[in-house]
Amino acid sequence: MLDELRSIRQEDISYSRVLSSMCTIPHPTAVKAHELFIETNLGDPGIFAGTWKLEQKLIGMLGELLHNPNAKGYICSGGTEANIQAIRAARNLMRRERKIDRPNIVVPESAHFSFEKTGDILGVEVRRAELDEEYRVDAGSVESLVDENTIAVVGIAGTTELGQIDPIEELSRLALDFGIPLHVDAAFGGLVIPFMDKLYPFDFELEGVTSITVDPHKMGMATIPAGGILFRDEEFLNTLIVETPYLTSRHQYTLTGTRPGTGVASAYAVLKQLGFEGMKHIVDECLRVAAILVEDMTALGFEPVIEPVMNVACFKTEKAEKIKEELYRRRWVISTIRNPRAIRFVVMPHVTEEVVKNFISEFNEVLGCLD
Ligand code: 0PR
Repeated sequence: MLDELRSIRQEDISYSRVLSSMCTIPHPTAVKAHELFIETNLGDPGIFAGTWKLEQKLIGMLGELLHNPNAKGYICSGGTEANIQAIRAARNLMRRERKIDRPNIVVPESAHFSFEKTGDILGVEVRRAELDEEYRVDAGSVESLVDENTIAVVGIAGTTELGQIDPIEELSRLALDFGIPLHVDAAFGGLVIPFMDKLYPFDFELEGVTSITVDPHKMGMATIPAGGILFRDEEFLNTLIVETPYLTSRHQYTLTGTRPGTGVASAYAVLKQLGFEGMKHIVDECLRVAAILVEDMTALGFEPVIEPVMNVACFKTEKAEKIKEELYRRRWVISTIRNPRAIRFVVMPHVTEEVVKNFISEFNEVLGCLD
């Protein structure tokens, strides 16, 4: 039977040929921690009291990294759940304070599709604000879409397609002026931006930011699933509370009931072992390799859509779909974006300089075939 499983796994593409993913090979420390916590269920924290304590510790560490050691939250299934819960909490809180007839949120046009799911599940209208020429959300456009039924504004720190960072400072001021919550989707960027040399204020240091999505199963090298939702204070989390009469705990604020402690353990292990310096080293290396990729692609005549801000790079080409298909046929995975038409690369820790060199040499052949 194990042979059957091994052979089925052979059908999956190895990460060494994947340049499209925001996930990566878990850090060896994460794997060990995962194994230690394999049977834990945070859905019943009285049984797994140690694991629950570890979760609080991890939330404290992530909070500290994001300029609020008192942040409250939990480790969830990923950025999608984190975004749903952030908007759910904002809606519940705003409904308490104001009479909201038909709630809406204002998100950048570049927002991840999880906000579409969020809108559908919560019955919240999703309004999409325009981007500027650098693909950052235009604060003026956001402002024009906000009205008395707006329950939250969303900014993105590390957009899925381009790795761009919205002007969160401006959004923070706007949110404070209107008295509405500002959720920052830093699912990807939350474990990149704090380690970059260039400073981009995006987190709780900005007064208007009320919640942040930050996923350890992306740049945190934790095992899947490990997403994160952090709130500025307990008030938000409390709006999510549901009574749980027959469990060891009296209530739950999570979306799922049964949930793994493996993500908590693996994320904690990586952050604890590497520390700030170790994480910075990983991010620096991803940025270094991303710069090599940009150089090689530019030498081949491609133009980046924006000067990469983090370890995501997109290059304009009308042949994007064709290139992606031909590469996939050769078991290389890249992705494409539609506006503008471009091919997209995410330089995760598994995308080493050697992977880039291998890719570029095969990409050259592909370009020859396409002409
Ligand atoms: N917010 C942002 C900014 C994201 O980039 C993503 C996912 C999410 C939220 C949702 O996170 P979860 O997928 O954890 O719920 N971004 C990538 C995407 O959808 C995720 C991904 C990961 C894609 C691995 C491909 C892949 O192989 O494009």
